Amino acid sequence: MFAKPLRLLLLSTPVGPLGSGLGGGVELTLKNIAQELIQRGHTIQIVAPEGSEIAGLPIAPISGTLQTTAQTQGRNAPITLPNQSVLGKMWDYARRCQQDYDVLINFAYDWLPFYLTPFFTRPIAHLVSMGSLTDAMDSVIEQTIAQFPGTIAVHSHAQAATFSGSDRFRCVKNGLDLSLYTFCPEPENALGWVGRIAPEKGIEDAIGAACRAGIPLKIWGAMPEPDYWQQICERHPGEGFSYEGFLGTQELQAALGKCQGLLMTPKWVEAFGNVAIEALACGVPVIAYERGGPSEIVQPGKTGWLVEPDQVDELVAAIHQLDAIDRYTCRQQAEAEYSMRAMGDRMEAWLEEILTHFSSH
Ligand code: HBI
Repeated sequence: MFAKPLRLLLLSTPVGPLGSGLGGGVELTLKNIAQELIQRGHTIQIVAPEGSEIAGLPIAPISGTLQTTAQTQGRNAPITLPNQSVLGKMWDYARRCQQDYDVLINFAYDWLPFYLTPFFTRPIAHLVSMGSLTDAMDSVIEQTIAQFPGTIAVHSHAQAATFSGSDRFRCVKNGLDLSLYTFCPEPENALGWVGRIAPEKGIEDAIGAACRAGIPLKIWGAMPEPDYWQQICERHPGEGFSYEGFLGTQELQAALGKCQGLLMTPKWVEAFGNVAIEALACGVPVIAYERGGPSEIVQPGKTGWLVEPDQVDELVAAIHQLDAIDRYTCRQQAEAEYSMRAMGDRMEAWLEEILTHFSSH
């Protein structure tokens, strides 16, 4: 695959330190990619906001003001960098040490890394973590893929389709360390829902469906807005759902594995849906709206069910069909498509394409 091992600089999201949960799915994605590439003999250096810590991986901590999260901006939000921006400092660090690396991998969903790409002498691989959110990001992504073909990857075709020129993005899906997930053959009487408790995740549809199906719903995830949760409790008094906290992988997979099924009710185009492959890894079938990344993961009738988006009654019908799914088939799909090896192969193929293209011009 490569003449010699690669020296890779991984630049994290500037919205929070790695390990804080503020970076959402990107934290797990960056950790898994870093661990797998090290496993394959490459050398990695991570650049992230100070206070970051993941699995003992080498991190260059950068001080400065965190970036505002992109999903809270409007479509025509201006491009902003706060004073003493940690994002600016991360990329100044990258500029100064780029000669020590073969490829830089950007995990930030922010304008600056894309804008700076032509100013760097080393190739930059951009792993875009969300679908289209703002016009400014769309423009700079469009500009980058036109000037540097092959350097942008996404997690799903649905996510790519939210941008123009989507056929030019590489789809790397995602992957997990499956050794951390235990297959659970016999579920308890409960359904699961996992995710940040926020409007774009559509939790109320899951609550309504579980209640109508007469099965308790267990909810895990970060709760950034307690009053949003309060509103939900007030709107669904006495319905069988419970908040089970924001757990680390070890505890989450042990609890999630006991569920009869995972409900995924995204209201936005979920770029991938890490929780879907976490559930499959434990043998838990996934019932998801046919929207975004999860619709490219679930194999209807084999590892779960896909339903018409926002149709709660179809969720209920699918819940009654859960016993048609063989739980071990779910684990097998995770092993076939979403293991560290599978993800590592996709990442190495992407890096190979970039280096081949870069050196030839
Ligand atoms: N917002 N500005 C900004 N930059 C990011 O890197 C970013 C974000 N919002 C969410 C986010 N990253 C990740 O949590 C998701 O991509 C998973």
